[in-house]
Amino acid sequence: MSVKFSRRTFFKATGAATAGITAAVTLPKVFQSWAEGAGQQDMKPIPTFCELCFWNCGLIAKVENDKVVKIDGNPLSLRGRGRLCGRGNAALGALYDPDRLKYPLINIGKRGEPVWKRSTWDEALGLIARKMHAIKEQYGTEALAMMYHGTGSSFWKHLLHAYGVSTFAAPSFAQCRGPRDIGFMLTFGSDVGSPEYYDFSRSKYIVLLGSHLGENAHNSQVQDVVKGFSSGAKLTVVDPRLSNIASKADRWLPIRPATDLALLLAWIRIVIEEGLYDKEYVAKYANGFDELRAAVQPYTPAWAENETTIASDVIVDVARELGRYAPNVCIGAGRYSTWYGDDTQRARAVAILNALLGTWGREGGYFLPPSGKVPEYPGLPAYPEPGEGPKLDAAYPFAMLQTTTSIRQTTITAQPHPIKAWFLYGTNLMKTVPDKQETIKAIQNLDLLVAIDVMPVDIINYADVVLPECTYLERYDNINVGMFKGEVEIALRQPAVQPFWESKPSWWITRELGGKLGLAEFFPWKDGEEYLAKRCQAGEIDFAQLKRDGVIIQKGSAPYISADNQPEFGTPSGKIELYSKQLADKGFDPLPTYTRHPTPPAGYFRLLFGRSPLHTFSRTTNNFMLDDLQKENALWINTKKGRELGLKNGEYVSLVNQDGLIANGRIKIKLTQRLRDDAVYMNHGFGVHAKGMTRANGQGIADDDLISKPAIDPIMGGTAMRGNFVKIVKGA
Ligand code: MGD
Ligand code: SF4
Repeated sequence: MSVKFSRRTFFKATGAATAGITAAVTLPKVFQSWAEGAGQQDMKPIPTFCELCFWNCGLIAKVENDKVVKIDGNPLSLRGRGRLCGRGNAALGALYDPDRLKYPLINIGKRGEPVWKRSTWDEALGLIARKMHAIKEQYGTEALAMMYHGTGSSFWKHLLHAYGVSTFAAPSFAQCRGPRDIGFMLTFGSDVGSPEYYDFSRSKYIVLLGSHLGENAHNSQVQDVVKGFSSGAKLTVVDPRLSNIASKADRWLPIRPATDLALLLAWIRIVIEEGLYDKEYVAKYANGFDELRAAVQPYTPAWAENETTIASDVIVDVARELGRYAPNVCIGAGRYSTWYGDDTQRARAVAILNALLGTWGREGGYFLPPSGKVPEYPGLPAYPEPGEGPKLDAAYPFAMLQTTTSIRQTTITAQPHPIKAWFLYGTNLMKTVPDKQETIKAIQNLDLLVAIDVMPVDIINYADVVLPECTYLERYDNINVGMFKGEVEIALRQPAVQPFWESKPSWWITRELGGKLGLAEFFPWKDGEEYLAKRCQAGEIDFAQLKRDGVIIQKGSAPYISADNQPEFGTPSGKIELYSKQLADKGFDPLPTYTRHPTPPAGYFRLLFGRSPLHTFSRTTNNFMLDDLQKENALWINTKKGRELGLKNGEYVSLVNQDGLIANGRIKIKLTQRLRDDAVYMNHGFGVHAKGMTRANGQGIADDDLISKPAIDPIMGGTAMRGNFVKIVKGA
């Protein structure tokens, strides 16, 4: 299942790639119609890809007089297919934000109460290098850690690996996708990818559990669902809130929060007991069916109705619909999945239901992902063997990545080893990892905190050194490889304009810091372009074409199971593991079992949160184009319930959680019938408290202010964030 590069392409590529380093970008035919459009003749199109969220859609920056004046979607991009979402269209708001970080800064005040001194790059990087050496000498490289989010992080990981560092964590694992990926890995031996391997455009029946497609604006995926609809696909959405996608569904199941596992187990039971599962598929590819059947016996539809509040006949009807349309069914795995602490087991239940219906490797279900990668830069020295490293996450045997919370805990306790330096690349920990006070406590134990960012967000105030990265429209970044149905996309980020002020790209910052650390041999490239050209050359990829088109699409392996295309499951047994021996061996339930979670005490509501279609976490809240469209978040509350409490639309309130935590700021009420009456809902990412963010500062409330004592998923260490209850306080 690997991507094939022909000999012919190789010869074409090697010649053209060298030429491509200096060649001017010529206009590909596919972009010409736009260039001929009114007023656009003089614009130079530079294809690159978006970083306003991690779908990374291809875009064309239109440049006039060395200024980006317009952004369009790149029709060649598989992630966007020529379209951009509202956020992607606001690229100019990110590029021209006057609040951007402009110069390297050194904090000569206290962490949390900074006094900034403008510095040169040489001084800032020199200071970092000296502190790194001192920490390494006293504690070893185990004392350095990095937390990251975003494309440019790869240069930082390269630098720190070259220095011997082994502690890396991304909130996108333990605060987001980790449980679903581990749940699917344990079952199918594969995660579900990003973009996910959903074949929505061919689905006959789609089920979404709490994933609000459209509001989370995953570009090509939304387009696929719409294509599915136009071919008659049915949709069931399980969500306590009538999300936008739920409003387009055939069935909306307004489930009681925290009970999705009950619904899934009941569906599994019905599918088995009514013989609706794909018997041939299960017999051939899966093991543990008998154990599963025995384990789900208690989960009757009537029992599930009691837990979920969804009528038992509706539960049965949906299960029968699943059986009728199988295997052209896709039960989505979701994305943000750190909900209630038993999240890996919930993901396992989703995976098991898909397996019973035979959806993996089938049209309209999950396609079999192709594989493809671009070789690393040739001839680099091997990384040094990292030191022993603190045994983070030892308690969570399936934490395949280290977790942010374990780095924080180890920094506080110095057990099993001190951590004395944090490198934060593109991650605003104050908004991302719950329990801010713990983060602040950990930061006080550090000898060095370096933040590499584009904006003066909340966490910047705690940094010792701030390194201003230029935005994605001003830089080369690493190559982005995406797996699509039968195709592999190789995408290039290249600068449309030179970096503003003294901001710099990460390939440059890390190369300079590498030089100061004595690691120059790990950074032999003249610049970002040469680095990319060499990698492409090593992978027989036509760099000139990549520069011109922004993407190169390679043919991948066949997406569906057939007689000559048999699936490979990367589990220990080589089969789909309905019963997980891996879990049993580590002392966990080998089959998902239901645990009842607490319900809100009297006077409180469960706090739910989700993405706004116009913002990505806190990273876009200061963008003037998006701020114009949505300045702050609102607190959704069921109209009847709100009226009982005497609340009015647009009235500002404050919020306190079950442990007495009071959210900083105030939020306005939105009375709506689109929500159950036991929960409230808000968009995540608002409630920024950073003076430098002049538009975002103090707008709305942060859900993360109200998250305390998050449950930890014992299997992979994820921090569950939906177990909190809030009380509404009038008169804010
Ligand atoms: P972002 O908020 O996207 O990611 O949380 P984070 O990892 O913090 O970006 C944070 C920083 O990236 C911002 O400071 C922004 O200015 C900076 N940035 C933007 N572009 C660039 C760039 O090009 N270069 C650099 N160096 N910096 C850049 C996301 C995380 O949060 C995730 S993935 C999820 S799914 C979770 N969601 C979530 C939630 O919904 N609710 C709560 N309460 N917590 C959550 N935590 C998780
Ligand atoms: Fe950018 Fe929107 Fe695509 Fe995300 S979905 S990469 S914000 S255009």
